[in-house]
Amino acid sequence: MWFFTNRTTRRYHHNHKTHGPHDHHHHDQGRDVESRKSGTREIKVVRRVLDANDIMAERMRTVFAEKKVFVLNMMSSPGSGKTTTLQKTLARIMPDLRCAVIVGDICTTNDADRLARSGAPVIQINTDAFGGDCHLAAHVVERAVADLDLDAVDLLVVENIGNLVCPAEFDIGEDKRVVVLSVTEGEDKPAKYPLMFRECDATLLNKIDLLPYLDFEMDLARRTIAQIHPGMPVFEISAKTEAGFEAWIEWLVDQVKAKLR
Ligand SMILES: Nc1nc2c(ncn2[C@@H]2O[C@H](COP(=O)(O)OP(=O)(O)OP(=O)(O)O)[C@@H](O)[C@H]2O)c(=O)[nH]1
Ligand SMILES: [Mg+2]
Repeated sequence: MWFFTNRTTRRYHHNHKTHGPHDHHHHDQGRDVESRKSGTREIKVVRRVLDANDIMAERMRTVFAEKKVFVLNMMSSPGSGKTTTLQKTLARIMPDLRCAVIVGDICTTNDADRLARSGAPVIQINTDAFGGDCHLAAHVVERAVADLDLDAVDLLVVENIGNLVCPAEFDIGEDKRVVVLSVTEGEDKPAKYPLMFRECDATLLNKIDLLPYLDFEMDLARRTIAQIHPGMPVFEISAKTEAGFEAWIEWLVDQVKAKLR
């Protein structure tokens, strides 16, 4: 098990601290666009940060293709059950599939400690030391991957930082992306955070063991997801009880094997 802390890195994404009161910041067509008011003139500063990330992500994708490593990017808001789902998933697919995990958090090695019990090599990335970035970027993943023996890995899972917005914007060279949405978050979240659901290849609707205690409208959630991303598979699961895991595991293993063939 390896841990990386105190990483220093360039910041590619928003810098909440340096924006002045008149600054406006948004993402536009893959670019980070920052507009500053200067009297009546508006000076547009376009930082092609996402373009730079895309170049690195493509480089990673080439490496993963050469090494025949399938990469899964797992995203969700904090606490929806990424780590728990991954723990239970690894227990079912290892050692048939040789797995490794990169896990991103702002602070702590809690998730790495939990995931290391699977026996898979786990690399923890903490972003706190360089501003608490809310997503993993390609260059951060690239550096973590350098300490993995990719020849001994079939499936590399990247548990992204808990955030339903920013991670969806950053390609990290992955093959597939999944979003975990727990039913405790509410059925309106796909409508409120559509980019994540548009960008992902599958949705895991987690914590269905709690449905009897909630007013979660499953039909509405499914309809909204289908409008945002027609045809995307949606798996209803409970990482606690492992209900619904067969279909999810079958989908995942099919994806991995298609690349390893
Ligand atoms: N009842 C129930 N609880 C769950 C389920 N999955 C996860 N939990 C609980 O939800 C909490 C958060 O789970 P994690 O797996 O740590 O979630 P996470 O998405 O990895 O969280 P971050 O990495 O902090 O974003 C824990 O207390 C889990 O035990 C589930 O299917 N049912
Ligand atoms: Mg986690």
